[in-house]
Amino acid sequence: MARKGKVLVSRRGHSWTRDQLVQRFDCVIAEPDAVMAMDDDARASITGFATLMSPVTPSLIDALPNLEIVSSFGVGYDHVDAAHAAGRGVIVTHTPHVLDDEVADTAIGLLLNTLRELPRAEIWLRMGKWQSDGAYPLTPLTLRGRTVGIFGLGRIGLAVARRLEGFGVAIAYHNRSPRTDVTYPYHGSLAGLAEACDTLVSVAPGTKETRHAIDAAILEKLGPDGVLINVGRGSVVDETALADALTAGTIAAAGLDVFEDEPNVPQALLDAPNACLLPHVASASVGTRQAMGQLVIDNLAAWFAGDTPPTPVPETAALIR
Ligand code: A2R
Repeated sequence: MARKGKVLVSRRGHSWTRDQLVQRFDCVIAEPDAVMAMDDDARASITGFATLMSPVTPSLIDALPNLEIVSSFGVGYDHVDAAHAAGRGVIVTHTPHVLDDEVADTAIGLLLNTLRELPRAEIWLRMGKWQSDGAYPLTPLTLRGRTVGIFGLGRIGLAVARRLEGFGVAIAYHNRSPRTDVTYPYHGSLAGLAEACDTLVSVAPGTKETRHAIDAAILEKLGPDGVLINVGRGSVVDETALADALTAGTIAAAGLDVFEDEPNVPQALLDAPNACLLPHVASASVGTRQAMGQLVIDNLAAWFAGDTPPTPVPETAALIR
């Protein structure tokens, strides 16, 4: 028989999702600090946790003795300690698939903006410089003739690659394992991919393994015409090395939607005229964010109805009843 759990909902994050959760479940709205301060009975009553952006640490998981499921908003779940949850028998779910096209669209937009300086050209127009100074300067960079390497050819990476095919550029990729369903050249190392391309698009997840994987040595391999685009996770890029590379001309430009310590963007990147910077908006349309929120709700609803949650993370998929 269907039963309802008491669901902890993070106070911060997507408000539409929080409103829907409150209508559907018996909810406690609180941030992790407040949860730790709750009495034992209150913590023991919580069986589900909808995190809309708040971190889910081992100590938080352990403070909730009857927690069964963490339903996380977003495809990346580096803010959730999924391995610890799995060890405690707690399911973790995330929201893959529904944002692939939106993020891939944004990645292409960011790539073109970075190469062709479109945001700066618009500022030129708005400041009246078209009238006072004439045409916007020709851009040294173009997408024409480029080889784009994709770091992380997963769901989103593949959507980026399919779009790039339409632009007539060469495409290659690096994953830990080659895919069997694509013919793009595979590189067994990120260094090998960087050597073979001049444009690196990172759509890799933020993990211990990928932390600062894009460092000074990788950037140098991209070369002076090199361009880095990051729509995956900020932690994948060594931002100090990137700022140095942009300033020194080791690479030509970078387009970033994600940062290591959001919303704090290093001053050196803010100061770099060859950096095109976005405030983590790749999936941020009303429709796509609602689809992500609906999946947060669907995972909880399925679990509490005794059904299989649609999108568990790999670390906890084996726990599904
Ligand atoms: O390594 P593989 O064969 O599991 O391929 C995955 C690749 N990947 C890595 N590649 C190289 N070194 C690593 N240490 C490494 N770890 C993972 O990244 C896979 O091709 C790709 C991730 O794809 P999906 O799991 O399908 O994730 P999705 O939905 O494309 O999202 C990617 C990321 C999220 O984790 C968020 O951080 C961001 O985009 O929204």
